[in-house]
Amino acid sequence: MRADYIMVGGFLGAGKTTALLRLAQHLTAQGRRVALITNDQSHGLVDTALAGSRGFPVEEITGGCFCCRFDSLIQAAERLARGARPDVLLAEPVGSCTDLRATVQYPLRRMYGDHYRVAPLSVLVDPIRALRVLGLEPGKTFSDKVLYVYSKQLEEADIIVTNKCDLASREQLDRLDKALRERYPRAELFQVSAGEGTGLDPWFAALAAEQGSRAALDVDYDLYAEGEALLGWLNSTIRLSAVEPFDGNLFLLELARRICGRLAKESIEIAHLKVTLATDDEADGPGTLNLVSTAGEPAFSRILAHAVSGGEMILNLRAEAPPGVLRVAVEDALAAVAAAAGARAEVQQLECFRPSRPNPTHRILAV
Ligand SMILES: Nc1nc2c(ncn2[C@@H]2O[C@H](COP(=O)(O)OP(=O)(O)O)[C@@H](O)[C@H]2O)c(=O)[nH]1
Ligand SMILES: [Mg+2]
Repeated sequence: MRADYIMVGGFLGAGKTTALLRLAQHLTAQGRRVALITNDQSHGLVDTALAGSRGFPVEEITGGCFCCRFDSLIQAAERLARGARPDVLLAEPVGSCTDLRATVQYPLRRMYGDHYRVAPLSVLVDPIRALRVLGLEPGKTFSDKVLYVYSKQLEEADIIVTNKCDLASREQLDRLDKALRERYPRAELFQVSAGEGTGLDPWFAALAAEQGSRAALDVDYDLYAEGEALLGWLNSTIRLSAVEPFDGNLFLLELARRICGRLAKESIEIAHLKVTLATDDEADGPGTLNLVSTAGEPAFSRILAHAVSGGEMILNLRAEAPPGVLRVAVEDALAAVAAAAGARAEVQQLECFRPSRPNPTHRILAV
């Protein structure tokens, strides 16, 4: 039996994890065994914690994207096959990664076609971000080299999914749809709200097909590497403790607001800030908060029901800024918020860096 391999890409913060968890629920309800594979440049991932907290088997590929860690991807899939024996693998690539058709999907098909049935490549977009990036609405976005990566993601998509339809007006969605159709005529388009769970079925049905065989992208790897490296990356794991229980939701909110306020002052555009707090109270949480642009508002995808006396917080921040700037913003915000809450914040792990040049294990342009 071949397992289905379904990969959902898209820029940072577009809603990949939210959508994949919806898809995982949908497939599970159909009696299929699902496992997830998350991916990041570094370890300590909010996404892995979220997938695990929903009870799905999950493997995490860290230290590089799927394309550069192709063998790790195969090994992770094999580990899952030995353990949870999934018949569907859902894979979320790094949101600043592109050329996945040539470096992941086509190698899988050519070398492991007996093991995996590869679904069409979906790329998710956040409509508010996309309207700006495509020049349809004013507003701050990223520099041109970062947008090169964004446009390549769309160009290689078999399916472009406009997510978060609940956040845009009908008129905005129509305008975006028209522009996407004109610029990416080969892609199949869907409009969904993974957050609200609406409009998903037609897209999920399209994933039952096998991926077509059009030629892979022409990618300028110098430009791609420069674009990716303009984004700073910070992953941290922090142990929180307090004698007097504190409001964990307020803690997360204030932390995000302070980090964002600091970066806004320096005109730095946030791609994605995500924070999750798993408290020592196992019946509660994890509390999870996200922010997907500097001008945006932090939003909870899960709130904590009880006051917190201890727990583990994972923070992932990606923004167009030097990593050292991100580090200072996070450390200062953390110190201030912990002091206000009367909590002790002990940084157990913190990594900040720029992604290194993508160096795919395989690059197969046609199957
Ligand atoms: N309003 C709204 N928010 C969403 C939707 N889908 C995802 N989000 C939110 O967007 C943020 C980023 O989502 P996430 O799935 O982590 O994005 P990823 O970086 O692409 O994996 C989170 O706050 C999600 O709750 C949606 O359909 N509507
Ligand atoms: Mg994600």
